[in-house]
Amino acid sequence: PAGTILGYPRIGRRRELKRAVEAYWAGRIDRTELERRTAELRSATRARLIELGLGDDSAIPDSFAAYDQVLDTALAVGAVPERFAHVRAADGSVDVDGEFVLARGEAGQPPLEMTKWFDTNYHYLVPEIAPGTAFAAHSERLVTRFAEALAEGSITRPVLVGPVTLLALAKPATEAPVGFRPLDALERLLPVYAELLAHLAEAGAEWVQLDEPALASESLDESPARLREAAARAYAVLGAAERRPALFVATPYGGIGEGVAVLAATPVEAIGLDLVRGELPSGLDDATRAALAGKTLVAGVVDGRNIWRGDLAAAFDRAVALEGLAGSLAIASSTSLQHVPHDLADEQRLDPRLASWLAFADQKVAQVATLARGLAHGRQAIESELADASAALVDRAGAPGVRVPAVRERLAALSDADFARVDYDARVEAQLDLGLPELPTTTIGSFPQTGELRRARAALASGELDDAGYRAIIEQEIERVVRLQEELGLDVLVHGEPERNDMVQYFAELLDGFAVTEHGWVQSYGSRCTRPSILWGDVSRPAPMTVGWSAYAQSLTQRHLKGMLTGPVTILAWSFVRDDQPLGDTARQVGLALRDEVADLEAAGIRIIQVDEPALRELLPLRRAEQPAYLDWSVGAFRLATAGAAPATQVHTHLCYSEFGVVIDAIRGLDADVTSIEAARSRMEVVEDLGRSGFDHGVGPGVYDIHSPRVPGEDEVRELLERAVAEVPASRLWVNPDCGLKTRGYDETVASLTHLVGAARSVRESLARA
Ligand code: THG
Ligand code: ZN
Repeated sequence: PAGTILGYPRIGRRRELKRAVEAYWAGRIDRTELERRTAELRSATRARLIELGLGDDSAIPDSFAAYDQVLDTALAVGAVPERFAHVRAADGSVDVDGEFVLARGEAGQPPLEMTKWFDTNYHYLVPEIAPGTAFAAHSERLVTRFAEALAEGSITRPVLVGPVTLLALAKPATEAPVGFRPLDALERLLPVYAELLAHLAEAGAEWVQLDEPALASESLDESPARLREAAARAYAVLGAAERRPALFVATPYGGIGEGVAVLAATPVEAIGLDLVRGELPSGLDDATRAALAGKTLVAGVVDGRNIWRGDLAAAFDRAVALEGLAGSLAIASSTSLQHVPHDLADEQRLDPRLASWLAFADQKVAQVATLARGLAHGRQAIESELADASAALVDRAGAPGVRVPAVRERLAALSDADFARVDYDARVEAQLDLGLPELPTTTIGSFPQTGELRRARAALASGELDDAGYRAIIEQEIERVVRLQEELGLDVLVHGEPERNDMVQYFAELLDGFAVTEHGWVQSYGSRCTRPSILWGDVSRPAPMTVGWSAYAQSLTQRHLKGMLTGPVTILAWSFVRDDQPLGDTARQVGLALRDEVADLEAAGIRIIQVDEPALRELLPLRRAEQPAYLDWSVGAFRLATAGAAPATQVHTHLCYSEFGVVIDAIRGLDADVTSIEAARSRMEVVEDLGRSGFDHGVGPGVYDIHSPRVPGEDEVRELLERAVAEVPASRLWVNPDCGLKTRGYDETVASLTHLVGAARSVRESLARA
């Protein structure tokens, strides 16, 4: 194909997939209706892609998955963990009901673990592999979908996660012996992929796409060298398969360096490169050049991960630079478009000038089609499209709000002192008058979001409720949450964040430099989506954002009320950010806006302020060489946000994960007075890790897992606390749940927090006796 995309959003322009699967889970529709709706969605996608110019045979990827593409590939090769053996049919296949059981768990059986897909905001389900995993080809669903498209006249290109990436992302199943690595199973897996390829060839597929992003990552358990070796073997074997479609191996999310030579040496017909994140291949040896002459290079020059219209002429030049290197050249998106919303045309409320700088999935497909036309017919054939895109870029560079002198001058005037507080010991001293008990109890910030709150927000948006009415509802809720915490006996209270839809969107709506969309939903995992804001200009804070709610909450109680902010790195990580300046510059602008908020909270009498950075780990580059610079600016932006706080103000942060590894020094670098982290699932192991790293500030290891509705017993919490006390001096230890309570119900929350407070008291008493 001359132009293609690596994948298209699955969720649907109006989140039809979300609606369908959630209705199915709730029993509101039956399976036939679910299948009908998903087939309709796939059909609409194909029609749209043809309309946008991807008409050629095999240019339309079938990248559908009802829940997750990694899970679908795992099921297609029979990689079902033993603990889910009962969901398999007699022939070993797993239907959509079984798939949902693996994805969502069932009574007594937790779901597959979920984790981030490379450095994106998509989360996949982690396959579990053991030496005994009964790999077998289950091609029914792939073949049915291919036939469904064929019946409508489209020869689609089925997309699978490639064998190397599937294993590299998997974890050893519980029954696997110590030391077993999923990639050890490659030899057994390859014949199964070969069989899938044969079935697809028999069904009429001309091309199959195998995604191997693992080749672009240096952050996996397997080394890049071992991954390349595995790829060499895998594609030698699959390439030699007797009956198969042409193979397109795509390597999104970064450059693959020597991986180009490795893939070139195999019989695959097409190699896809991410030329947005990665580099043009260089220094290729003669053998590689000779091999490429018989293949198609697929130039991923249209950015699949951001929403900018971008520099189309430069993208074209990048593709053209590859001309002559391979037998033929095609254009593609750099990654699947699953990371961007469907269609800019759905956004009627965006400022038209801003909209003219943007491209969502459908616009990116059109860009691919344009560039492909340029390759086929010469640059002059697409001159006007290139010129329009360049003009939009020029317009953007000079538009008001993109570069705001006051913001830039303030940043330029910063000195090292703006990034540093006085020594931790001096701060501990200055904070003694907070009068906190040993093992202070608190929560991470959010309380359950009730249906009433969501309805109130919807009513405010539709105009049914006015500002005063909305305010009254939120204040009532804050008062209820404050009283509840007093009754529970928590030491440091929160206002519960009833006014926030999403912890990033809330701030984006109040900061200058951001825009929000109406329909810009992007799949986060399964049926869950987020609507990332667009950070398009210089960021500043026109007015306080949280002070009113926090001060109101503080006015209701004698106890300390913790102010709650989202940190600069997380605001960037969960938004679409501008691509015209280094991320670090953007992060510092957000940091400065938050610094003003911190100052205003202090002025309003708030003594404890939490700045959450749950996404600090998420933005970590896949390439080792890029990691130190990232850690430097991310830590710097957080410090800029917090270092203006007086020594007597206690700064907290919260991080949402329990594997610190490479970021452990960064966490120390944040220099927060107290850091709360997820710890319950690892039974406090993380506290030990932190201690070993030399971390010597306050720490609040979560004492119960909020990701499940299970209520922990007081004894259980007490036992975890005792483990923590053994690792960290009690004077530095805080007691809190693992994460915010937004997604939990009130009954569980009250019961769990009662046990948390009880356990803290009882451990305090035994410490006092000792
Ligand atoms: N906010 C934003 N990005 C995020 C998270 C977040 N990325 C990472 C992580 N958290 C992803 N987790 C979730 C969890 C729940 C939901 C989405 C992402 C979710 N979404 C609602 C849904 O799809 O029904 C929509 C919420 C809404 O109506 O606003 O439940 O917390 N920005
Ligand atoms: Zn969290």
